[in-house]
Order: sequence, then C-alpha cells, then structure tokens
Amino acid sequence: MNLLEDLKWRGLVYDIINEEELSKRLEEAPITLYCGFDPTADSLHVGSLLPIVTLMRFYRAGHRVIALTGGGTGLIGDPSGKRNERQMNEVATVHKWGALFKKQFARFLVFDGERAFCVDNYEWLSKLSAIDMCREFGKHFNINQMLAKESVKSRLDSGLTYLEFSYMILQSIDFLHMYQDANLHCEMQIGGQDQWGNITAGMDLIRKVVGSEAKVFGLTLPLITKSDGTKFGKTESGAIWLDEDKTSPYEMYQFFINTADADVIRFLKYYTFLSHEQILDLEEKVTREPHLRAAQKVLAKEIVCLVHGEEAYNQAIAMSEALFSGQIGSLTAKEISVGFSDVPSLAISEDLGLIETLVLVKAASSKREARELIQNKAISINGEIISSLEHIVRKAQAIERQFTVIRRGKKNYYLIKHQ
Ligand code: 629
Repeated sequence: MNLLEDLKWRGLVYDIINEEELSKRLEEAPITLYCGFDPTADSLHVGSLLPIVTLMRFYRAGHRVIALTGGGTGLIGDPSGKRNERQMNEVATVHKWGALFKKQFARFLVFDGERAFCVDNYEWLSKLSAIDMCREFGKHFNINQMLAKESVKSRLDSGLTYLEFSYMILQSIDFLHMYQDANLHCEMQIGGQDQWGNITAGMDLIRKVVGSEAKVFGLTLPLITKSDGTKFGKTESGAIWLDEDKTSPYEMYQFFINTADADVIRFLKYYTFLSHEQILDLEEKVTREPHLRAAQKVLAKEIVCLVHGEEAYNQAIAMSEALFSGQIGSLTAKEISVGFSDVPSLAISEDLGLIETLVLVKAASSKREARELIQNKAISINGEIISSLEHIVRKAQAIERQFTVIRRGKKNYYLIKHQ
C-alpha cells in the first residue's frame, strides 16, 4: 500500500486536487510539501498535531517537508473558519510565540535543511513593498473569485476588513515563494479543511506566474469531529496544548484515555504510526471487550510518547494508577502539582482543622456536611481514610511538606498547598 492509499485508509484525506497526478508524482521522486501554522497563541495544540503527524508520514515515506511558522501571516489573521475578526497581536508577541512554535516542531522533525525545513514567512513577507504587493501579486487576484471563497463569503455580512481580506494573497505568496526557491522547490501544500481556499489560491497564483505547466498539489485533512457532537481538543479547562507547562502529560493522557469507543479507532488512524493490522486488532477489541479500553490506552500512550517522550508517559501512568487506587502517598510533590493542576485548591499558612479545611476548599458546603462526610468515611487524606473529627491538616504531614491531597468519595480531589 502506498502513502496516498495509507492516508486514505486512515481517513486523512478530505480533499485532493489532482489526485491521479499526485499519485504518479509521489511514485516518481521525493516531493516537497509544507504546512503553515500561525502563532496565535504561545503553544501548538492537539489540533495542530494532525498536520504535523501528516508531515511526518510524508517524511517517513521519503519525501521532504517544511513546517512554516506564520510570523508574517500571524500579524494579519486568517479569516478561514473564523466568525469574527481576530484580535490583533503585537509584533513582538507574534515573534515570541513563533519562536516557541519552532521549538515544538523540532520535537517531531529533525530540521537538517535537506529533508526537513523550518521556515518563517516573516522572512519574505516583511520585505514586500506595498507597490510590489499590488503590482506583482495583486494583479493576479480576481476580486470575484476572492469573494467566492468560503472564508470571505461567510464573513461579508458579519464584517471583514481589508486586513483579513488580504490574507489569502499572503498565503499564496508563501506557496509561490517556496515553489520558486531553488533549494526548497515546494510543490505541495497541506492543511485542514478550512485551508482549502488559501491552498487553491496559492496553486492558482503559481500557475499564473510560472505558467500553466507548473505542477502543484494540495491536500486537505478532515476537521476532527467527535461522535457526541462536542468540539474535539477542548476540555472544560480549555485546549489540550503541546506545551507541558500548559497541559501536563498526565492531563493529555487523561484526555485521550477518555476518548469514546465510537471515536477511538478513527483517532488511532489519524494520530498514530501503528500498522493497519494493529489498528484492526484494537478495533476488534473495542467491539469484543470495550470495558478493557485497550484502544484508548494505546492511543493515549502513542500520543503522549510522541509529544512528551517515554519518561513523561511512564510518569503519567504512575499518576493515573495512584489516583485510581487512591495511593496518593506514592507520588512526588512535582507529580502532585502537575496532576492536580486543575482541581480546587486552597493555600494555607498554618495547620488547620479538617472540618474547616473541607468547608474552605468547598469539599463540603457546611461544617455539618463536613462532619457527616468524615463520619461516613468519605474523606481521605494523602490516600488514607480519616475518621476522626478532630483531625488537623498539618504541614509536617504533607507530601514533601508542600501538598495535602484530599479525596471526597471516589473521584473528587482537592489540593491543599502549605505555605
Ligand atoms: C501561511 C500561514 C501559509 C500557510 C498556512 C498558514 C496558516 C493558516 C492557518 N492555519 C491554522 C492555524 O495557523 O491559519 N492560514 O491555526 C491551522 N493550521 C493547521 C491546520 C488547520 C488550520 O495551523 O491547517 O486546519 C487546523 O487543523 O486551521 O503559507
């Protein structure tokens, strides 16, 4: 099975322009392709991971890949898929975020300047003069066609300024620039479904400037959907980021472990490098013994290892087991601060009675309820059930003199930070 067939089997192909020709082209010789990422936040997230993994698939199949940071386009803001005008970020902020993106890309690709490249479109877009922009490029863009693009059409009523309207021209210039660059000779662009208009605009520009014989390709990936209709990649506490300080490996592990049976096989196909046989085997397990969650465990493992490495994965597993069994005492302070980053917490500077602590951290709504919980053996501290109403939460007994973990019932955790 060749690369294109594999991508299709994995459901990664939403649309291809010139599929037959692309299929031939991929068999002939290595192709160079790119995907762009605008620095609109200080980290990439699991949504951006899909095109990154797709670039890796091309790379592993012998092709050449470019990860592009939109240091230039990030100053404009892509209207594709957005209902409202984006907030404009400071130039310095976009630069800082762009540098963080580059570091994150390097976890997935080795930028040797031969088979993998990391570029920033600020390099060429910032040098464009207004006159060049209009004369060299603007003259190739037909307003009627621009208005017909979904990214523009859908925003005409709600409001679109010239700033964002010009975005597709800039992204097209990127494709042309990298096509013409002798070292890169980029012939193909990939992106999510929302990037279709920008990708085709770039292909049109290349053909207009270079000539209709120019062979260029575009491929879009599907928008990741969930069977329950909610948005993929988000939890109540926000997006799942690739930066471990924003989303811990443990949280990422939990996120994927909680994938629904109806979604897990699709996500394994999208995100992992497991063979078809391995995935089909897991598919059977989901049908036969769904309660074992074998597929979810593999999915979470593969993604956490890919993004954070094996050591972080092992820690995430240790965390999950400790939390599940209630053996909090076996965790280090570092693991606790990571694993409990989003549970209700309370900072105390003096030792405090348990009843009062339960009320203050909102584990109980009143002292009366707190007493009842303790009497019903529903409260444990650092993994041990507490039945004394007189119990004091002490710094001296805290984990590394820093944290006391309170558990109410089976699942509710609270963190006391001793100062
Ligand atoms: C210059 C900038 C280019 C080519 C692309 C770009 C960025 C592009 C964009 N992409 C999204 C982003 O940056 O806005 N105009 O957040 C995002 N992308 C990954 C996928 C996407 C897309 O980074 O393509 O579809 C999300 O899955 O929304 O020369």
